[in-house]
Parts: sequence; C-alpha cells; structure tokens
Amino acid sequence: MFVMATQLSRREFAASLAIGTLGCERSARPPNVLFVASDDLTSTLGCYGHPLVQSPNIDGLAARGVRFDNAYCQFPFCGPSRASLLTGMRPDTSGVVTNAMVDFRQRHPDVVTLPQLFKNNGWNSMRVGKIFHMGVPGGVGSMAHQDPPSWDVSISPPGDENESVGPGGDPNPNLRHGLKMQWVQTADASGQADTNAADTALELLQASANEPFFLGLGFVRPHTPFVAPSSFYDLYPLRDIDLVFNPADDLDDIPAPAKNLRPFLWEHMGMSEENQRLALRGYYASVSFMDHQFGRVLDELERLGIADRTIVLFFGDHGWHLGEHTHWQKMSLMEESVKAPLIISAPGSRGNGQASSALVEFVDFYPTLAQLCGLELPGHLEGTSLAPLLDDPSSTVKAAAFSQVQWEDRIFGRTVRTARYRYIHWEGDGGGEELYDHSSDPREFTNLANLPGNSETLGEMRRILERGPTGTEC
Ligand SMILES: [Ca+2]
Repeated sequence: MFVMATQLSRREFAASLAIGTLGCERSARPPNVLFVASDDLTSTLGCYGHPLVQSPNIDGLAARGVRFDNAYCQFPFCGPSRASLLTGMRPDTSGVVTNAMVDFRQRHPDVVTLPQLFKNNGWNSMRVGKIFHMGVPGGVGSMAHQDPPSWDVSISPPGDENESVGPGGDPNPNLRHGLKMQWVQTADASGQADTNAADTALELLQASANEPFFLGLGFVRPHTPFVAPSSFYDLYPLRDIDLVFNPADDLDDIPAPAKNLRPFLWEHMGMSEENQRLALRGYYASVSFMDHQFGRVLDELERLGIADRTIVLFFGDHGWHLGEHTHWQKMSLMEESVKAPLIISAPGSRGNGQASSALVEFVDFYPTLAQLCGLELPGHLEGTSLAPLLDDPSSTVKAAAFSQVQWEDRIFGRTVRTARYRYIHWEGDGGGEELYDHSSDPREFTNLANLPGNSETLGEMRRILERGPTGTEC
C-alpha cells in the first residue's frame, strides 16, 4: 500500500520510487487524495446495515476500503467539527466551539491545515463545495470561511436550495432555514449544489489527473432542506418507513442541560407522526441523491485510470438524530449525534473490504492521510494515524474517543466513549452526568449515573474524562 516507513517530501518520494527503494513500482507517483464530506450524514447507508436506504456508490467504496463502525467527531456541529478535523486540533485547542466564530486562524494564524500540508508539499490542493464551515442553505455558493491559504483552487458552486421548485413540506414554519425540517421534490437534479459540485469535481479531475492532487469535495446533502429529485423520493414509499422506538420514560433520566442545549430539537420538533415519516423520506432521498453525485466522481476516477493511486476518505461531518430520544438533528452528546460514518479506501491496504470496530476520532484524519502519503506530521497534531487499522482492522489505536459541545456561555458538555461505556458530564444549567453501558444498552436508554451499584464504573469514567485524550492511546 501507500504507507511508507519514512517521512518523505513528494520529490524525495518520487526519487525513491525511481530507484526502487520503496518496492512500490506500480505507483510511479505519490497517491492522490479524494477527501469527501457529506453534511449532517449519519450512518443511514446500506453498507452500515440500514434496511431501506440505497447508497450503492458509498457501499461500493466500503467494499473497496475499510468501514469504521465507531468513528466519533469531536464536536457535533459543522463549524467546530470541521475546524478540528482540518487543523488536526481538538476544539479546545482550535478555539472553534461555535458556528458564530469559525476562523481558527484568530488563535492559530500560522497553523498548517490538512489540505495546506499537501499544498506545501507539491500536491495540487483543490476545494469544491463545503469543506470548512459553510452555512446551509444560506451560505451555499459563498467563499466565506474557506481558508484561502489551504488551497490552490477553491470553488463554491451555487445551488438552488430554497429556490428549488417542487412539492414539499415545512412543519417548522417558525424556525429559520437550516434549522427547520423542510423537504422539496424537484423534477430533476439541475441547479442543485451537489450536482454542481460533482460537475466541477469532474472538470478538476480531468484537468489534474496527471499531477498529484488533494481534492476536498463537500456535499451539502442530507443537510436540510431535503431537496432532491423526485426519482430519489420514489425509492422510499411512506408505508415502508418506520419511526424509531423510544421508551415512554426515556427522557426522565436525561439531565436538564442536555435537553436545554437546544430545546426545540426534542419532542420530535413538534412534528406529527406523518411529518416525521415525511422528514425521514426527505432525509433518505437526500442521502441517495448525494450518493448518486458521489458515484459520478468515483466513476470518473476509474475512467481516468487513477482510482488505483487515489486514496478516498469519505465521512459525515457529525452524526444526526432521526427521532432517537425524540431528538432530531445534531448537538447532543449521545451516540447518534457524535458518531458518524467513515470509510477510508487506500488502494493496496490489506484490510480493504473489512470493517473495523476500533474507536477512532475525526482528529485522526489529518495524521492518517499525512502518513499514508509519506508527509512529515506537523507537531501540533492531536490525533493518531489510523494507517495501522487499514492493514489490520481488528487492531486498535486508542482506548477512548472524546467529544464536547457547548451552547454560548451557558451550557457545556463533555463525553468520552470507551469500548463499553459512554460517560457524559454537563456544566451549567444545574449540571448532570450520564453513564450508559453499551454492552447491554446500545441505544442509551438507561442512565446509570444515578442508579446504585455503578459507583466504581462512574469513578473510572470520570477519571478518563478528566485525564483527557493524553494517555488513552493503546
Ligand atoms: Ca433515558
């Protein structure tokens, strides 16, 4: 595979290939990277076992790469999550803990981002669509926040978003766009941001196929509004869509700060059961539409003959509730919000075609891709390379995954997930703790923090959270 024992510049790497020191003669050049983000995508994908959602292109990528079943974002909100994974720093270090201030260069003016590292080492660094934070739908097409030092080429394709025409629904008329649940069926794919992003990506790939590239490609679906062609809605008859089960007393043992962080996201956002089904259909249709556009780009790699020297990393920027605990969207610290899909396909990896249950974090993307391409890891990185897992998906690289959330200066929450437990600690608004045992309660229904007989586990999880990420690597 592409992993190299030593850290080399692109020029050194090419020279070493020429004299055969790496034993990697089938690849005459350093690998390309296709870095693909889908906005607000949880694991509603065929390859993650979803019973309805059709995602043949992402499924195909998973079959060619390694699927990660326990990948955790560091902050379940677009701006902070992306700032963290793109700088390789945790939110406490990046300083980005809100979408209202997403410029990490305020605190770290000279930090080298992931795409910038590739740019500095001779790769053609290109961006199409939402890679750094971009408000959806209002910011689609905007160049704001996309960090010019990171890119040789930087493009924000426009999209019709709320101007899209077709039958739809809006069960939250009092919420602003982007927060409200909203769905629109269009006649075709023209004018949509993800169509335009895929079109632009094809043009860039055709122009760049003969030079090493890092292409960041950001799809905005399935983020609301759920705009997708009717043909994708037709994949999901309402009668086939089940609502998620929640025990009647599920919310009784959840601390107040969790529910008060963004209160309007609980109690199904006031949606009737019919509207919940319609919302699920819109989300599923948006996932399949995004998958279709992504498939066009993957097909182009094959057509251009560069698929076997292109590493593909695909992820959702954080998780998303679809009614679990009566919650919709993001900004909880429960499993649905902090866990997201991650697939890494590095041609030649011995683990390709397998899944890994190892705990991994989004802050690990940066050192992983840098190591796979033989680049020296900057000293500021706080993650761990996942390259060993690509060759042996049954191994582990860390014992715990950390996430955090906050709302203004009012409520702060931190969580740590180990192989067996999730522990959450809340500050502000009365505080509180949550402890869930995934060996018996994978849906996190029963908060053990206040139940007798758990003091030893609670004490150990408190210590792991207080100690923080340092010292939890295997
Ligand atoms: Ca509960």
